[in-house]
Amino acid sequence: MAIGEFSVRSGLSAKRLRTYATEGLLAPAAVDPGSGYRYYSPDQLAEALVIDALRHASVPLADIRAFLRQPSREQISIWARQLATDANHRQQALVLAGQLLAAEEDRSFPMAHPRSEEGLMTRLRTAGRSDTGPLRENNEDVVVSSDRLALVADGMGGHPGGEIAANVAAGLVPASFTGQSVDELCAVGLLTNGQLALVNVGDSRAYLWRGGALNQLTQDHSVTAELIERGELREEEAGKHPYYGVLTRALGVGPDVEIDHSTLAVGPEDRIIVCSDGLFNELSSVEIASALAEGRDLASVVDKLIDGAIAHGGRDNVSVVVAEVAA
Ligand SMILES: [Mn+2]
Repeated sequence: MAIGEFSVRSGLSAKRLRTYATEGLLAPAAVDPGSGYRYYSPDQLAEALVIDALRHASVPLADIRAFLRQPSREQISIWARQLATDANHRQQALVLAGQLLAAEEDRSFPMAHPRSEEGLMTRLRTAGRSDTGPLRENNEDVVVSSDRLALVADGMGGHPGGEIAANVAAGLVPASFTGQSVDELCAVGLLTNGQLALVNVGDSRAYLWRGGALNQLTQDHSVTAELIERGELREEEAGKHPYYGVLTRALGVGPDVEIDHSTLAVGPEDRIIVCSDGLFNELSSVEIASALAEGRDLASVVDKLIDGAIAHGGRDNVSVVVAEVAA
């Protein structure tokens, strides 16, 4: 049939049919060499409609060409799943943007700049670093170490939205200093009264190292941590649990998230460690404590901890910030 009739029967304009021919998607069954008129066969109708549907689904031309060589419903399901995942990531990023804006407006959380009216009272001494590790391709963790703040944001490996969340939060938390923000965030900030303020969401952790002993300051917001807390799972069995690594709280997932916060009085001998799960999943508390005991300066403690985690497998990005209050 001529292009006009094919156009009427397929509901696709002649212009669109010519475009599909140019793009190599749907060649006319025959072209009159004299007049250049294009002719289509009736069994091309179904193919034309499939092509048109895929174009409306924003499937790239090259992918449609490959698909037409080997059409399958399985491929369409794969595209549908990808689309759902992409939409989900964009949705999460938007939710996070909303949370960050809300945090910016709500400065009720009592964190303040240490430069009080009496001038600079105290500051934090910090050292921090994040390492991709030998097995991951990207580093989705972010660290901030300054004289007011120690922060680790774990972008949740494999979630593109998580990487955005970690970076956005690492940028906005220090700027707004409300402490309300990220995917898996753990931050310690210095208050005007010399105390430390601690905020935590997810399964990054803060520890206090005091008198040679290491104490975990934060609770992990994960399924297994909550089961252990309730006495329903033994700590050494957590790694084998089917929901190991699944978080119960994280930023950027739902419209609201409960953020743990607390304050802590610290002395000049104390050290605070803020780290991602890439550290404590590789090193035991005893190993972390001994790195703290051995390290003369904070930077060498950070190096010892990261080197240790990598030596034990380094299966995840590993991030550490070590802080102490400077007189
Ligand atoms: Mn991690």
